[in-house]
Amino acid sequence: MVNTGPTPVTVIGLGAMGQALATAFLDAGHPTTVWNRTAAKADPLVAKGAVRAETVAEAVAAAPLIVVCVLDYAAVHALLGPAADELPGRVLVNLTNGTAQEARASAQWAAELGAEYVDGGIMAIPPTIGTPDSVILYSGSQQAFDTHSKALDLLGTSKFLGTDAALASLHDLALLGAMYGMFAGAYNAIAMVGTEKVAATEFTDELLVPWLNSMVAVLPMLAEEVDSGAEVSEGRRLVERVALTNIIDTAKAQGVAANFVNPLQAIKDNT
Ligand code: FVH
Repeated sequence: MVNTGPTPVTVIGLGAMGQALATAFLDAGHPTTVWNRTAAKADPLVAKGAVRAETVAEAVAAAPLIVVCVLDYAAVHALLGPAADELPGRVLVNLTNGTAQEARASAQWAAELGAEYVDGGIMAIPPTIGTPDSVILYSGSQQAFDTHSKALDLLGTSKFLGTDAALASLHDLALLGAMYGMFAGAYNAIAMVGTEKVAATEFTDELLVPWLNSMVAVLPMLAEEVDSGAEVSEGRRLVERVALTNIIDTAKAQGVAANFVNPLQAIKDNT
């Protein structure tokens, strides 16, 4: 008889994120096998019905869909290398954070072993896994993604970016970079007003968040200008040379570094 139930899934890596991923599969009724270097981290999942594999090779052999989410790509390869004999014919979905170059090299490595490879970038935190707020970027084997999209959709809102395995990491890191740029600016702003004993919370709630929200609304217009190749854009006009110089001078005078605006100054100097 053909088994039409939920696809068996293996999750390798049970840190904060791996635990959330495995829980989403378990909650949806997928037979779920788990493995983690520190075996005790599997205990809560085993209590919910997961099967604990004793070795990585056993974990890989247990399912057609293998999801791996560990610290970095070095760990991915150190774990899966010795289990290479079990990989042919399986789909490996690697949700570990890494560079675009590491993703491409991993796709090549998996192809040489006869496995289908999908790379992923998780734009979410563990508590939002399993909700639409969790956006997960994928790229690599379209066939593998399509075959397992129903299971992967349990983790959040899936977005397949193309067959180049590097694309998910590229987009993930670009988005994280934008976020870190915002954090850098916010920390700098809080430090500047903090020199005059203004509370960070009061400043953030009343002024910083509303200001940044109103500026986010400008981004689609800047993007249109980039796409159209406009030589002098509204974005560049918004970056005022005088204001930039004043930010740096005031920050320095108040004893705060404002290095984060240096790239903007370079843009302005070229217009
Ligand atoms: N947590 C988050 O909010 C972010 C959201 C966006 C995506 N990241 C990336 O997801 C990967 C895993 O992150 P995590 O939050 O699960 O991280 P930890 O809780 O620190 O768990 C790390 C797991 O990796 C295992 N591990 C580390 N080194 C090795 C190794 N050499 N060999 C085998 N396993 C290794 C570790 O095992 P253990 O310490 O429990 O034995 C955990 O399972 C990551 O790429 C984030 O950037 C999360």
